[in-house]
Amino acid sequence: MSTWAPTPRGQTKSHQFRHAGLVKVYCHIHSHMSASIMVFDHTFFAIPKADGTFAIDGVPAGSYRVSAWHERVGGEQPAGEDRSGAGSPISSSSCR
Ligand SMILES: [Cu+2]
Repeated sequence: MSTWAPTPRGQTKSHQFRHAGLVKVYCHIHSHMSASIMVFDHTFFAIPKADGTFAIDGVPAGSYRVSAWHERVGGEQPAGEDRSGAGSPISSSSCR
């Protein structure tokens, strides 16, 4: 667990995470302020659009297990498997 000093309004702060995984961010003043940061050690991830669809481009040929995570639902749930050719996008229209 780390504690960071508040950043003055209008300024930003950057931080590079060293390990893949979920990082929960909380405000120790306001209980309703929180965020979730998912850190990956690869580039094959997507954030779904408002309609629940997503695409992951440039996935090398092979067999993969696709997982989904939501800050309110949590967990990893297999959402599909790609058995298509090289560079084929993985996408879903049933991520709701
Ligand atoms: Cu706050």
